[in-house]
Amino acid sequence: MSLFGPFACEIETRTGALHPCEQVLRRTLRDIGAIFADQEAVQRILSTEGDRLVYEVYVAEVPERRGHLPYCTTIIYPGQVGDEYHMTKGHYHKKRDRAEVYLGLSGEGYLLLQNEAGDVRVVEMKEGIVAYVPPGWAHRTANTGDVPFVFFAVYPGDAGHDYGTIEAVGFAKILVAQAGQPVLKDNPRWCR
Ligand code: M6P
Ligand code: ZN
Repeated sequence: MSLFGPFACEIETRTGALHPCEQVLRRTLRDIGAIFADQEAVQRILSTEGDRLVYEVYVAEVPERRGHLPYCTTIIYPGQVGDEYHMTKGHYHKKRDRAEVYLGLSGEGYLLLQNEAGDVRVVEMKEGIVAYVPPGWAHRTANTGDVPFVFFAVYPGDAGHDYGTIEAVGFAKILVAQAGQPVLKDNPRWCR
């Protein structure tokens, strides 16, 4: 169903469930294992514990076209792969001059941003924090807490998702747990 007139949705802020929604994307470790720095840890988890759900995205029924403002909720489940926190794949917008806004709803995490010059920024997020993703910055989020990290995102309808650039070069920094605290470290697998 597509709703082209005014409409409202409900968000369950603890779970991130969005009603009604167009689709729910589920990303498991088997799907996205390649994003993590510690590939031995990925294989060890898959062979001993099996696959696990890393994050879900509830996508609202808004057209992905110019003039509209698609939005979604993302739920990153708590956990680590080696020392690295559970995180999203991360992407640039296909149209690089398109921005995005994130609003933290529950749990805690970090927004990691990187531009094509290789500059990296981090924004700490929790309930009530609004983070701005400027045009030209790739963005990825990680859950650094013990409960699901839930946030709302809204972006221009013609922004598009470019995953290929991040898949090819990765992020320059990774977010890892050291003595239980999040620390930003150089990514040993960064290709630049
Ligand atoms: C946010 C938005 C979405 C994105 C989602 C998961 O909610 O930026 O557009 O799909 O995070 O991130 P990714 O697509 O990089 O896995
Ligand atoms: Zn985006």
